[in-house]
Amino acid sequence: MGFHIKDVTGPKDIEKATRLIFPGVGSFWAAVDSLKNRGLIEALREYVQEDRPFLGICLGLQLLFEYGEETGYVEGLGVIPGGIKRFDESSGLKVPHIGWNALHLKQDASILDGVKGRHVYFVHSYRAVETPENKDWVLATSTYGTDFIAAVRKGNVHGTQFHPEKSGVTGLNIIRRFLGGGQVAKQAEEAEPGKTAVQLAKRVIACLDVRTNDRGDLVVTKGDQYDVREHTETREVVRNLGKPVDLASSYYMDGADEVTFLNITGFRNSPLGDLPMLEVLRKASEKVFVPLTVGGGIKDFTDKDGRYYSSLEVAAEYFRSGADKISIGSDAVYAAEEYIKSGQKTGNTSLEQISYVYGNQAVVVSIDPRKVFVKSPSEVPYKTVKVARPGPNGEQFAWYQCTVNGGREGRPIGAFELAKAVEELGAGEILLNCIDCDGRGEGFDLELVKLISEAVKIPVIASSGAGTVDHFSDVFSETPASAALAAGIFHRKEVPIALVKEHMSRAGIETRF
Ligand code: 1PR
Repeated sequence: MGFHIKDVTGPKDIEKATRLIFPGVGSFWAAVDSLKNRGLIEALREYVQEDRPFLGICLGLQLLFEYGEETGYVEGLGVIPGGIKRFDESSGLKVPHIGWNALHLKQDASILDGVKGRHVYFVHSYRAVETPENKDWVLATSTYGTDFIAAVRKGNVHGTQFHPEKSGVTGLNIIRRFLGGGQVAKQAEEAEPGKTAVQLAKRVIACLDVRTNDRGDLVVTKGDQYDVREHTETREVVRNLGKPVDLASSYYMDGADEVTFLNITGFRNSPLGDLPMLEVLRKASEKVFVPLTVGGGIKDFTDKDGRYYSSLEVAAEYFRSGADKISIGSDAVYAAEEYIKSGQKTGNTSLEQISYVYGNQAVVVSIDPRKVFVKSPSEVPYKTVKVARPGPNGEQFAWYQCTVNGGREGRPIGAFELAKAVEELGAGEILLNCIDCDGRGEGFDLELVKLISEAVKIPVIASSGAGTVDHFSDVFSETPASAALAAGIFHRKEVPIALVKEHMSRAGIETRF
């Protein structure tokens, strides 16, 4: 955006700052701990109390309050009266609150000018609510289950619970207004009629399966039931659908609500040895201002020189390179199997550790299930569904067997059992693929999506099989899925994202434009 940024390394940097942006990701306690260790608490409190220009984002807003209850009572900066508490999921609300929601503005003339009627991106499980004591701080609220504080302001001190840096042009304009320089980017003054934000939108996610091709270049590929090679009579080559950063930016421009990168050979090469993938993330996050998720290879590993890396280090590297969420596949299956067998949480699995430090909203579990038909539910110890289309031998039921290593190995656990277990272990969202439907363009497996999204309290992303705009409206009207992810339909340029959204909107499904 053309501004000069300096990272704060000590209290002196805060004293000298002309404007301070405090972006926060992770757990309340981890942030407070880190601020304390770096001796920043007092400098921050003084800076804010002197009414100097401040913008706290997400956790950066939450820390202004008196306390947080994320892992027991932890004291915050105490600038704003009140505390940060968990959303109440007892009425079936999916927590974390992830996605694009509408704002209700409470003050005029602020950094939120121009936001009216538009969606902004939230990702959090904890929030503050308006009380008589903090009312004069409230700049905007939003509704998820109940009303909560979406933005605060007093004088020069601002905070947003949502992520302006991930809210597309709308969000970048908020940052520009706060920084007080330059033109705000061109955007219609008011949201167009019929395209006004009312509530949490259903998300449309573009997915890029990334791997090295036979020449060693990192390319976007796409499988058909997970087979990414073109088979000709003479040879087999990895399908090459384009460059990851170029495609990600064009999907952002087309209106994708999120972009997901799956490093599909990550189970072989650790991401830390896979620097091109980190570079892809860094480059993509310079151009794509919606959330980025990255998956593949998140696990503990020892490199060929005998150096051990924890999964937390692998994830940290992904986050530092620009990921907002990381997605765990194979390693989560092993963790769930162990958990179901022992009934004990060890706290040592990659899923638990990353979720503990970065918060569960930053951890997605990607499931790669394959449908297995059975004559009767009593044949298997896994949850089955009654299928609308019987199996090859007239079977009326099916279970969904989880796989690891990109679908290569079936495991003794069903998608239902896995989803419940990883939710307990700290997953914040489920990316629900389906090997049978992948790349077919015949629609999502609605029976699978319904089974899983009704089983868990965390958001579920339906994936695999989108081929027409109707498939998106079907999955949202027939299941409680929070998002729909697609790859081939967008890569093959069959249907642009904008058209999917127009269609969803006409079908009465809240959509971000
Ligand atoms: O096991 O932690 O290393 O993670 C590996 C990740 O890579 C997992 O998320 C796994 O789903 C993914 N993956 C591994 N192999 C493949 C493959 O295709 N050979 N891709 C693969 C998974 C499925 C979706 C796809 C949708 C939509 N691809 O991501 O994009 O099915 O496709 P469609 O709209 O074209 O039908 P780990």
